[in-house]
Amino acid sequence: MEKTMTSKCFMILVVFGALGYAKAQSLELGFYDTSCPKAEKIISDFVKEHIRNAPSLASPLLRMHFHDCFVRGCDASILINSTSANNSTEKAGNPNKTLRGFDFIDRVKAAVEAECPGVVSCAAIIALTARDAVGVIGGPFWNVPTGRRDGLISNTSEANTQIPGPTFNFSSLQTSFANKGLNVTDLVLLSGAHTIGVSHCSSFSKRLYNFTRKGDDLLWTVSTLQT
Ligand code: HEM
Ligand SMILES: *[C@@H]1O[C@H](CO)[C@@H](O)[C@H](O)[C@H]1NC(C)=O
Ligand SMILES: *[C@@H]1O[C@H](CO)[C@@H](O)[C@H](O)[C@H]1NC(C)=O
Ligand SMILES: *[C@@H]1O[C@H](CO)[C@@H](O)[C@H](O)[C@H]1NC(C)=O
Ligand SMILES: *[C@@H]1O[C@H](CO)[C@@H](O)[C@H](O)[C@H]1NC(C)=O
Ligand SMILES: *[C@@H]1O[C@H](CO)[C@@H](O)[C@H](O)[C@H]1NC(C)=O
Ligand SMILES: *[C@@H]1O[C@H](CO)[C@@H](O)[C@H](O)[C@H]1NC(C)=O
Ligand SMILES: *[C@@H]1O[C@H](CO)[C@@H](O)[C@H](O)[C@H]1NC(C)=O
Ligand SMILES: CC(=O)N[C@H]1CO[C@H](CO)[C@@H](O)[C@@H]1O
Repeated sequence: MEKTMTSKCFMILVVFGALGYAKAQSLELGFYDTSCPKAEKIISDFVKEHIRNAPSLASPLLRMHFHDCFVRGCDASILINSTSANNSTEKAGNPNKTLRGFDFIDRVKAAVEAECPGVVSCAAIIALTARDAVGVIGGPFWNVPTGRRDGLISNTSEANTQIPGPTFNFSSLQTSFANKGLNVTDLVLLSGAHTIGVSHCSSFSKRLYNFTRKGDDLLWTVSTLQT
């Protein structure tokens, strides 16, 4: 069963592009301006053309960006396929089970490759595609510094242990974000991403029906900060 998620602080996603855990010092706006000047336009045109017809893909693409960034930085290691029973990558981790949009990322990448083979990283493709897809469905725009190289390491147990789960209480969420250099403001504002998209009831029914109001629920904290 699915239920549409609602929340009110979606605007603040603008901060997403500037997060510290992306090792921002080596990144810059328009990194591909000379090596592949049309890259960002190709991506945004492709996303606009297709997401208009498939708006429900915007939320999984945004979530993919988050899950990519939370394990070894925004390095596209979420895309790497497992190769054997002894090799399980991030994609095979528990939190990935409801991720969608991998084919779409491959198609955006192909469109960029046709213009400039081997120049633009998959890391940039995921970040720009998520940003542009959110824009198509009426969300905010934020700047995405590029230049991040693709990661070569992808480990399912890192995804399972580092991506916060739906049962986490507020202090565990704070710790999880602090481990990535993100503070409680970042946690609350980025949670506004759940303005869009779907969730399975099993992920949040406990919070709805056993709402403690003791300050250990994320929903409680968000609503307190909003009022
Ligand atoms: C604060 C910790 C977070 C937790 C515990 C969490 C957990 C979840 C869960 C359980 C779902 C539903 C998955 C399903 O049942 O299919 C979900 C969906 C989603 N999450 Fe989060 N999330 C967190 C943070 C974030 C952040 C930081 C972003 C992006 C900035 C994000 C973006 C999304 C989006 C867009 C969806 C909807 C996906 C879809 O429609 O397929 N989440 N999240
Ligand atoms: C992963 O496997 C899928 C399905 O075979 C394929 O379409 C995709 O291109 C692969 N991704 C990578 C990064 O190799
Ligand atoms: C996979 O790992 C197991 C135990 O860790 C080992 O016995 C097995 O030989 C490995 N298989 C391959 C193909 O590496
Ligand atoms: C699995 O193999 C891929 C491709 O060689 C590699 O990128 C990844 O880091 C490996 N992950 C694990 C957990 O062995
Ligand atoms: C994957 O990460 C875990 C820690 O989460 C580590 O114990 C394991 O050795 C890593 N696997 C590989 C192949 O690096
Ligand atoms: C939050 O969860 C952690 C881990 O399960 C637990 O150790 C901690 O006591 C919990 N904190 C609160 C305030 O419930
Ligand atoms: C979190 O960090 C941002 C800067 O990255 C800062 O503006 C904000 O005040 C901090 N919030 C808290 C609660 O420390
Ligand atoms: C709420 O808590 C009660 C008592 O702990 C438990 O029996 C019930 O299953 C919980 N409900 C949900 C939806 O988790
Ligand atoms: C898209 C993708 O790779 N999904 C995988 C997520 O992990 C589960 C189980 O670990 C796999 O069955 C899915 O194929």
